[in-house]
Amino acid sequence: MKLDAYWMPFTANRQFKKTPRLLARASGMHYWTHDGRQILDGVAGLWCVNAGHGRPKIVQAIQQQAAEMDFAPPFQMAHPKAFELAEEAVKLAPTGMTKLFFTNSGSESVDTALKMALAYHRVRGEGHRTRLIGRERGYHGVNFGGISVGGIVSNRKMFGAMLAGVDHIRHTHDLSRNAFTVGQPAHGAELADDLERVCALHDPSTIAAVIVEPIAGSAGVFLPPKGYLQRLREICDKHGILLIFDEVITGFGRTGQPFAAQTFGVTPDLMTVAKGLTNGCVPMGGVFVKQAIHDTFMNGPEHLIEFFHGYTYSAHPLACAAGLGTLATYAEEGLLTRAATLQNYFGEALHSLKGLPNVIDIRNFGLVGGVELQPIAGEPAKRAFNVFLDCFDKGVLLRTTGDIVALSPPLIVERQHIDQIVDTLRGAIQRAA
Ligand code: PXG
Ligand code: PLP
Repeated sequence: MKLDAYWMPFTANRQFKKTPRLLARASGMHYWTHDGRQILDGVAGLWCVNAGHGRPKIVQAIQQQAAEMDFAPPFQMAHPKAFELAEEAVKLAPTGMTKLFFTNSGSESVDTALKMALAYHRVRGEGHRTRLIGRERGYHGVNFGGISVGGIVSNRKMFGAMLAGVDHIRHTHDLSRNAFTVGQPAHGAELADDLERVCALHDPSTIAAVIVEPIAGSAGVFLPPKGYLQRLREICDKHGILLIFDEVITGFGRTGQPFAAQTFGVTPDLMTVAKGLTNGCVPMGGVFVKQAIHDTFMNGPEHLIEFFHGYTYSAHPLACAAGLGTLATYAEEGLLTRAATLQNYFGEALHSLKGLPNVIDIRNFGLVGGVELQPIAGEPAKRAFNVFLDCFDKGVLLRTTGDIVALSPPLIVERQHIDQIVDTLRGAIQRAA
């Protein structure tokens, strides 16, 4: 096979093409490589295959839809499954988040939510609220809006000035106080007050929205300190600022409830999702919106478009079919709360890695885990990448970012799979010493 033409995303292309890692088949908790090796999926593909691979309801729904109707234009037209999926999805959402706008990815969801926030204030006559606030070490996809509010330096530094009028609050990662905490860290609620600093600097009347991940996934599994999200909500309310939760990773059961907003008891104004919405089977994302925000747009002459935004593939029929099959599978198997019943076992297994060479922190919540390693001096990210390669060689797929190993198994994971993941990781960390 020729590997030349494909420029791979977020990949060390030259290294990869020398020793390719090709997946050919998937079922349940496993992948099989092109040369037939079985690989246990420790990251739900890329945090998305929450119901596991090859689920019959989803496969059938996609097959039937492809035969019945391939595409329907989403602007001034629609098809029934778009409405059905939105109705089913808002039943799972936090109370009051009754509307769903469809996109095709998490990155598009983020840009959609940011645009909604700006337009909402403008429609209300507060067009002076133009600033968007993100957080250091946040990940909100790779489109210009998302990298502007995002806080990962390597995802930003090559791309010029990005959006104007963006600022960032401090991140919450604090090894000195919170290392090896089981579940939510005890220290750091006061870091939410950094939003007051930003408000004081710009004046709150210039700020449209704050966007954070309830649990940061991609940048390295950072958990919200106890009380932190509540405090952010209070400050936003005090100043009339919209709070956006980016639940692209935490949505659809990762934290033990359908959404992290419910797990942590804090309801945002807008909530971005993707990944688990269709179990990763067809690209799709969405933005959940509070009723009152949606209703603010619904004025003016009825024949006019209320929100000038949308994608050719918004509510694509194949994606809607996959979404309906996915939500049915989650419901039948109780998957959206399964992480809550497994989190103690998963957490204990992970924390058994404490004391291994170079392990400087272990973090867990629901079915998300992070193991942070001491970088090799002068070669950041190399130790974790070696661990990743070693685990893949031994039959377990994990994910690394910098020197942090991230775990997020499909929600159908069984205890023996958790044992296999952790034992494989243990061996790899020892060999990487
Ligand atoms: N927001 C959050 C919180 C995400 O985790 C996105 C937005 C963007 O979604 P799309 O569908 O545009 O990729 C994400 C995506 C990793 C990794 O290595 C995580 C993501 C994407 C790629 C890699 O953990 N999350
Ligand atoms: N570029 C051009 C020239 C287009 O015509 C369109 C959509 O019609 C787009 C970009 C946006 O594509 P999408 O709607 O798939 O995001």
